[in-house]
Amino acid sequence: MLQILKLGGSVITEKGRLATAKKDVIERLAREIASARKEKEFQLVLVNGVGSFGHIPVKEYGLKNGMKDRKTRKGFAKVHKYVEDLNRIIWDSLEREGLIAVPVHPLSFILQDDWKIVKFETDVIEGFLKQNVIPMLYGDMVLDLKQGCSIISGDDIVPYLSQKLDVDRIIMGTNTDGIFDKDPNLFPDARPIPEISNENYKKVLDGISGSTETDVTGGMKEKVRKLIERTGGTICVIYNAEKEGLTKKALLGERVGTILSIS
Ligand code: IP8
Repeated sequence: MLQILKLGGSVITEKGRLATAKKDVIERLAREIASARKEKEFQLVLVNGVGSFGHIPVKEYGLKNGMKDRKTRKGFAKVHKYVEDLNRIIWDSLEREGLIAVPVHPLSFILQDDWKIVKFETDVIEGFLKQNVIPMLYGDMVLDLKQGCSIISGDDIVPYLSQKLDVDRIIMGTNTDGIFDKDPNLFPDARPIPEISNENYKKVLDGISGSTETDVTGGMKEKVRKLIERTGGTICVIYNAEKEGLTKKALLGERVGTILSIS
């Protein structure tokens, strides 16, 4: 059984404060992953969003329009350094919990053309999985054939991997209780949707709002749209990773948040 767990940038970082990790939350998540793996055997790919380690410096260096001069080249390297720092914090926490994981840095092997993946070999990731080592990927800056560089979001990596590998479940740890019929931050009467299927997904997409200001890769609406369009029928769970215990439950296959099953 192979699962992909994506930890959202809003869960593991202070989104408004440059390169600030929520270390206690990361420690707790590592504990939950380790505890789930003790109770059940499964292979795991871990993907993390980058929050304030990526979205703030991407804006500061104007990297959304690519890499073309010294400032943007410097920014490209700087952003990668930040996101690697965050990944290292997660790695250290996993190690403390006895989990064997290794980073697979997107910048080193993924190529894009106009923000679309054109090269992304998965044999190394598959090799680690066979060794029962957890490969860790994350949102990153990568080379782009059209504009020098572009962003790859964890939300692009997850569906891509789900198509390439034989993934049983995608688990998306966010900072909300799943998907709501309308924006819960704006409408107090918003209700969580337990299941999104072929029947209701268009209506659901219309109700979700887009990105916040600092989220350069699109927020919840983009996340759900990418999952619906690109995961080819793999079951996805979108749940609240800020709530203690739910990550473990999700990994053990217990019902949490919203389940997305589109065929
Ligand atoms: O937080 C974005 O990744 P995400 C990556 O997974 C950068 O959307 C560099 C902003």
